[in-house]
Amino acid sequence: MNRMFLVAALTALLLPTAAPLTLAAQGAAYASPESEAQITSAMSAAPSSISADATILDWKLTVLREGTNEWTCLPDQADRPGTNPWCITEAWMDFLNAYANKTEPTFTEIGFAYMLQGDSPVSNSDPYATEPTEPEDWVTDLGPHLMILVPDRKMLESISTDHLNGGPWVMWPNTPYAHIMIPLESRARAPRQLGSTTSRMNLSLIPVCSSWRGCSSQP
Ligand SMILES: [Cu+2]
Repeated sequence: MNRMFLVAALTALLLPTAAPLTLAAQGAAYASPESEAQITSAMSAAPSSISADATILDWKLTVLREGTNEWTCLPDQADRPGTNPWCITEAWMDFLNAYANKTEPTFTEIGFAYMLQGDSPVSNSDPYATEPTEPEDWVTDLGPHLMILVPDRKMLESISTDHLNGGPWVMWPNTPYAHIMIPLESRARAPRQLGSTTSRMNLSLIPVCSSWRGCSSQP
């Protein structure tokens, strides 16, 4: 998830949770080239066995294409860094509505989301952060991943909150918007490199403490 569902889209997001199909009347009968591009982008978020029959919305939640399965896909947001189309199930629509209104989600079923094109950078702790946080919190370089919502957030308590642990982790823990992130490609903490701020600091200490004995004998 990222916090892209802001402003414009969000005012339109005051939907009942089962709403996508109720917007059908707004759908264009003939897709413009722009709509076609958005549909292609949205469909790239998930395997075609899902996205081929999914309902496709734009970020104003206009239906670009009616679907026949339980999935809804939205396209990349060109005005945000990274590539962030996604395909989601109903629980995520409820999640979005709650997120937009800063209320508690009310979904009662597990929610699935595919983001096979990655996502925009995002804080792992603050759902509404607008500026990069420190590296251990700021989630960047997100490749393809899945996201899982569970109605009982207690079930998330035993799962790592470290986004660089290499496997699944919990994003936005201890908030109503906690969910499991599952990277589908290798994801790891970069090895410390000489020349990093930390390394320079350590090196600068060497002349002061030329040996651990010398250091420890200082008053
Ligand atoms: Cu997420």
